[in-house]
Amino acid sequence: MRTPVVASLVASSLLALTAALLPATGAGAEPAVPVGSGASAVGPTAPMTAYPSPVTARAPRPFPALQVTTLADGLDHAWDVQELPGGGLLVSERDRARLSIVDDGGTRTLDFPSDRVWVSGETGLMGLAVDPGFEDNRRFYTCQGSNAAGDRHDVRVVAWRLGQDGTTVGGADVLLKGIQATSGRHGGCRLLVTDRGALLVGTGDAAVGANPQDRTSLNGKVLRLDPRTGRPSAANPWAGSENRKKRYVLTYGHRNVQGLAQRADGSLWSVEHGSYRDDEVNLLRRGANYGWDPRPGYDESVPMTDFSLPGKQRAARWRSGNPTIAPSGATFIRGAAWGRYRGRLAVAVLGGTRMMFQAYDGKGRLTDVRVPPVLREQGRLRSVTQLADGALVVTTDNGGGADRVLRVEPVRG
Ligand SMILES: [Ca+2]
Repeated sequence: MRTPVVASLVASSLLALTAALLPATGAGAEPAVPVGSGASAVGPTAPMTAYPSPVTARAPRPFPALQVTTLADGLDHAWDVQELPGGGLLVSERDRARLSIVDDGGTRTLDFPSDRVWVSGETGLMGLAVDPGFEDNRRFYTCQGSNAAGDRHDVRVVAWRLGQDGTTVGGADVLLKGIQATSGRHGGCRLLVTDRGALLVGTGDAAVGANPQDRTSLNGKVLRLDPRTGRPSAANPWAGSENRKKRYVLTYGHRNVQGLAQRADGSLWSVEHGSYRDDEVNLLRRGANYGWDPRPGYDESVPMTDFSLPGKQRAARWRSGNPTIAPSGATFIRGAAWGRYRGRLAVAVLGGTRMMFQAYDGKGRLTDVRVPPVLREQGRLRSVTQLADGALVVTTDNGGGADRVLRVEPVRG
């Protein structure tokens, strides 16, 4: 059941603006003037001071109003949401370690081995990815805390198969294990299937100082592998290394990767949590170092990108400064219906309780950040995914069993 919960503030202000434009342009006497096409269309009596942005002379397209609808509620720390081809949304809950499918019939919890998920602090059932061949092979992937041998724990990537009944889950094929877990702090873990069918895994440093710069550790990295076999991608920078773990590494020097996204040009981007300062959005380059090195011990006073390290470090494309806001899942917006949001990086934000829409130019330089008011009213946002129909689905992460899956879509003008 879909329950409209919020009428966009933007919608009401655009309606008011349209009303203000009509007398000035002589309604019906001239070609229609789209809102946002230029301030020159507004007559001298129009109260422009009441409507500062987004109308400017240089704006080629407006930001459409956004409508937010609740698709599911009663969830707890809803971590990720992914669309299943053929219908339904696959949703993970971190601490309950539950997997559910949300569709028009409601929310259905799958028969999934939750008791095998190790849950502690920031670690539990986290990132999800759906195989591009799902309609035939029914395969999907989780990144999750796991009970390893004895009383040890790790984080691992597991392949599953959804039964034809849409309720049972089989498989449990471990693709990658040995991502270090300590207390559960900085457990990552984000998954993304690229347009070439590789599986990216964004990991946390497990709050162990040596991990981010150690290319033989799976932590504080973006890893790349073949989701059908679990083998490292042949194109990885150290694919020929004698060290098994190093063969998986695509980029290193990360603190706690919480978001991964691929732009229409094929470029890969990460989102990560800063220390007391400088959350980052990074443009990923094969083999690059993103500069987190909190040694000796786990010294969080060091910069998020330490340019004094040996070799070359890559600067972030966006950083929060001080304080941090805890950005998490992200996706690049596709589709003309999104108007001026199109092509921007939507970033779900936890602590800062908002969705940022960041604009980057063709060289990956930040040019603008837009935060719609209606997406500042939903609490902590964990993940954002775009559906085939163009809408976004978003998970909230407030805890207390009141988390939701939201649908966000532009309102047709
Ligand atoms: Ca960095």
